[in-house]
Amino acid sequence: MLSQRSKIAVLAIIAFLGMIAWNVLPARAVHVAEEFERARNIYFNRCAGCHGTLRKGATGPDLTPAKLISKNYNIQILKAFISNGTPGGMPSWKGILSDEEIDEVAEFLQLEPPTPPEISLGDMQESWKLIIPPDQRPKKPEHTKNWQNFFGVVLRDAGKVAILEGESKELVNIVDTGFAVHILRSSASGRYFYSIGRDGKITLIDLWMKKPDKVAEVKTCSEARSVDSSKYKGKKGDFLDKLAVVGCYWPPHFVILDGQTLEPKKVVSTRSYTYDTNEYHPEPRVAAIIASHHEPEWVLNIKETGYFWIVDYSDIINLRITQIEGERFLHDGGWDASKRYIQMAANMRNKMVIVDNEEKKVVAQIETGNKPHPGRGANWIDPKYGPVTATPHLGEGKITAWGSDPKGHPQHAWKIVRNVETLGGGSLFIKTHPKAKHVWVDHALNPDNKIRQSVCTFEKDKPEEKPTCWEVSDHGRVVHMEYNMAGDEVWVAVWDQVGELVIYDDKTLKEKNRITADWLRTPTGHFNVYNTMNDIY
Ligand code: DHE
Repeated sequence: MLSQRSKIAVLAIIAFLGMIAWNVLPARAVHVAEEFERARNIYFNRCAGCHGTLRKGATGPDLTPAKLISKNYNIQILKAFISNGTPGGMPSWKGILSDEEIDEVAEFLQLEPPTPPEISLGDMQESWKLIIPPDQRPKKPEHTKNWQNFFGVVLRDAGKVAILEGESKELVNIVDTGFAVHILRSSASGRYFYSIGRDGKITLIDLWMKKPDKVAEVKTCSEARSVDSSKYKGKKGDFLDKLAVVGCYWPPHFVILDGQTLEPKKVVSTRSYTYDTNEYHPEPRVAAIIASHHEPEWVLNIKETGYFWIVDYSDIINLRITQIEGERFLHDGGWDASKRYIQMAANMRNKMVIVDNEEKKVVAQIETGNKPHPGRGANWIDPKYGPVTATPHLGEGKITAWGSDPKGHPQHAWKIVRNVETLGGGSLFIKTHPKAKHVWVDHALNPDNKIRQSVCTFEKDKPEEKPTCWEVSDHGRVVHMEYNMAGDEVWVAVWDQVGELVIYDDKTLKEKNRITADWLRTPTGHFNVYNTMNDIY
């Protein structure tokens, strides 16, 4: 048995050489190499999202060996953090990872992080599969279903997307997409769903086919979280359904693709300097992307450097990018109701950053609370303060709403007007709809079983009343809400090995349907076509 120290030394040599040479290493080293590879995979799949592939930190702290040594974090302390989580929002991995895996990850953290390979446009083109070319696709819908009210449901661990009919709640098809699908976005017309997996694979799904299915796919990077489509039609051209963009975590870049075929057209690196200290950052990841409805533009959150990149896609040969200084660790967010203002969370700075996309500048930074996490956020009209937008928080049980109508209600613009108490922290998403009565929030990452299985709602017209909260399920985590097209019912996911979709009447809060089936494996995000194409939230 090798001592801890010598095991680390062997691992360090392997990491340094950057090779896993199975056939030339002695048996013990092969075993250690296997452990290293296992730990590398676990880190990549479970930890890199928050701490970064190079471990320089973002939503989670810096975990480079130098930083751990400076904090005196020895192997025991690391194991305790991984096993138990932290009050700051890190989940407990005990029960999800075995004791042996926790040991291996703790050891892996003491080594310099290996750098994964770069990916060129040529590599992407090699992986590109055009399954059904546009001229062989239906000219009009081949079914009579209301496809604008379809729901695309992410089956995360199955690497699939289920398409359900909004009216009948029947399953229309299950589409094979990619490893750990993260989100779906609709094309501007709504005809297509784009799905993005954590493995950087984007899949194009045609909802007009008799049985909606994938028509193209391509791998754009080894780690991604965001995708959107081109939504502008006006004086500068008609870009509806013409282009798509993927935002990658690793390599840190974004990729512009043909919206109908997914042929990769252009890759742009985001490696650059932090907006505030002007230090070079090797891994500025692309977090949320939102497409403008008023200009041929995408807004990209460049997480680690703290910039908004406004990418003008009207001429991708001579690409123009406006770089706006925001705040470090920009993560998620969306538009205000007028779709002029970009509202994004810099969650590790406890702020929402507001950009006027007409003037192309930051107009406000609002300190809302401990780690705001809005998803796309929620917009509604408050009886006292007019149009408002709100976010829940990862670090505390609170929804914070601010005025978001500087024209009509300048006195409240970008000022906090309400705080609504929820059951606790760990909230990931908030949702409403212009025609809805209620605002909904989850608590998916709360450490308490009962709380993470509960939602809270309050009436838009009675925001001072105590929210109504209840347990949606007695298993899994309850995550993400989405309205139907009419805005009168809400779909909530129970994220579990065999999950559920629970559908409520938004007016009465009564349960209308509960869908559960073997195919409903780990449902997380679910996206209504009409609301997603129109950015209704
Ligand atoms: Fe997400 C949105 C990143 C973990 C489900 N998630 C987003 C966005 C980003 C992001 C940048 C915004 C995309 C956009 O709008 O273009 N998510 C990350 C992470 O880095 C993080 C924290 C850790 C990780 O390792 O990935 C993470 N996300 C999760 C989950 O654990 C969730 C609950 C399930 C899963 O997929 O693993 C999850 N994220 C979602 C969903 C959205 C999302 C459902 C879209 C919300 C919407 O209403 O638009």
